[in-house]
Formats: sequence, C-alpha cells, structure tokens
Amino acid sequence: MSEPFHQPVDAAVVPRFAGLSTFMRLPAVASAAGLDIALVGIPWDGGTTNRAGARHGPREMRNQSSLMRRVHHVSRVAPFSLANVADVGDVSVNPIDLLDGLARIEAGIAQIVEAGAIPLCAGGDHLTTLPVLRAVAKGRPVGLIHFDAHSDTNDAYFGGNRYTHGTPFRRAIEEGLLDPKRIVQIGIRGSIYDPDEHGWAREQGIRIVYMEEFVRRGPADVMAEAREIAGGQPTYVTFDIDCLDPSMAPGTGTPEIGGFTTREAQEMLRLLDGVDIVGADVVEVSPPFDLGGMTALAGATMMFEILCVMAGNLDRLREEAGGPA
Ligand SMILES: [Mn+2]
Repeated sequence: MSEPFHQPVDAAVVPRFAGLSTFMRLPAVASAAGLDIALVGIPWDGGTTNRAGARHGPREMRNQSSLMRRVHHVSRVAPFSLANVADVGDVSVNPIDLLDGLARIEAGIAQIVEAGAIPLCAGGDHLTTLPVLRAVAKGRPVGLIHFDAHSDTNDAYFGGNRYTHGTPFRRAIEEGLLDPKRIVQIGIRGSIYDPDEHGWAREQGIRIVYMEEFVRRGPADVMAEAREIAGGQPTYVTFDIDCLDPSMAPGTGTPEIGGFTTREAQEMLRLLDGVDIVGADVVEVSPPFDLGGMTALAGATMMFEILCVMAGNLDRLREEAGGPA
C-alpha cells in the first residue's frame, strides 16, 4: 500500500546508523511547499551569554532522531501517515553578525509559513525563537506555552545589548508578537540576579509556574491551566532543553539542577493535545557539553512528542472539516 505522504527510511531495510542524517529519517526536501509540518534546523547560538555550542544542536538532534519510530506508543498517533512532514534543512545563518543572523532566520522561517506549513524547529539558542515568532506571528500576536528553567524576559546585557538568549520574550512582547496574557512559563527555577527579576514579566500578565508549584500540582493540573491560558487561539510552543534536570540533559548552556525528568516533560507535551499550535521549537541543546548524545536524544524525542500532537490535531481538523479521513 502506498502512503500519500513522505515516509521515513524503513529501519528494517536500511539500519538506523546508515544513510544521510535527517530529522526522523524523513526525506530532505528543498522547500516546504506541499508540507503540513516542516522540520527545520536553526544552527545559531549568537545570543548565548555563557557556554556556547547550541549551533551544533540541529545536526546532533538529526542524528539522535534516527531512533524515532513511526507510531506514538500512548496516543497511537502515526504522524507520518496523518501529515506530510519532511526535513527542509537548516535556515541560513550568520555566526559572526547577530542582527544579520536574526534577519536570516526570520526569512527562512517566513518561507515555510508562506508555503502553508507549520515549522517545528531545532535550535539553536533561545534567541532563535524571536525571529521565528517574527515570521509566525506576523499580523497577530500568538500565545506561548514555554518550558524552561528561565523566564528569558530580561531587558539587556553587557551595557544595553538587547538581543541575547535571556531576552527573547521581552522583545517579542514589545514587538507585539506575543499576547502576554496568553503566556505561561513552566519549570522556572534557579538563582536570579535580582529579587524582582520576574516583576516585569508578571506585570505584563505572564503566568509563571515555578518548579516548586509544578512539583506540588503535577503535570495534568498544570497543563490543564496552560491549555486554558492558551485558550484555543493560535499558540507557539517553545521547549528549552534546560527545563530538564541536567542529570538527564547535561548538554546545554545554562544548566539548573532540580529540573523536570524526561518523563514529566513527555507527559506535559502529550497534554498539548488540542492546542492550536502554529509553530514550535526545541532549543539550547549544546552537543559540546553533552554525554553520549543523551541531551540530543532528549531533544529529538521532545520534537517527536510535539510532532505527534501537531499531526493528531491536523487530522482532527480535517475530519471536522469533513475532508478525507
Ligand atoms: Mn530559555
């Protein structure tokens, strides 16, 4: 039986360690035309303030994503049968010019959006989310479900520099890309610069769920609130790998102990089911600090979790529209 959509290389025919490395072993395609979901790399870490290396994240996540199989074991979603998905390669970047880097990333993601596909991005540091939002949220602010150890809503570093991986969500709110009342940040923890470090974020209306609150309430309760905040409106999902505990994801620039287990994070991502996801990313995987690829594997698996939710949603929308099942 022939499948209507792009399919991954069959591991029973070509072993997982062989062949060219692409996300989920899908075909590499030149453009997002005809795709429902575009897997795209953003190999750029020009916003990193301390331990760099996330520029190497996409390549290693491609490598580790060869371990993904075809069907989600809980939801039974088979994403490659429900949606047309492929690897559109990496966006163009500039490792030595921050503003040009941002412009190139925005242009690359805009091509995907204009082709009618939803971008699922592999970063890159967390500043890469800003140009992605510029492309995705053009014309209307979107909501944000944000998994991270850090709020990333600081104002400036090193004497007025406003673009770092600690500032993307303040810039995105200022630029009208995000509706601050529809932002929830989950997993925030670690020492801070100032007792009122998150005051600006709270004043905007951002809901911050600190790790301690998550531990008290658990994934189901927290995600019920997150879905309510997203409110059935277009929402972006951003997953900073440093939300995970560094014992499970050491390969990242700003590790914070006391984080999510990989299992807790998977449980939360599955509860995005039904959210109107207009784009998503997994960022801050830094292979030079990784051990045996474990962080890149966690990142690739979180991409698969998000992909399955996106594909399930698309299928449901098609059914509701009365189109072919
Ligand atoms: Mn972050």
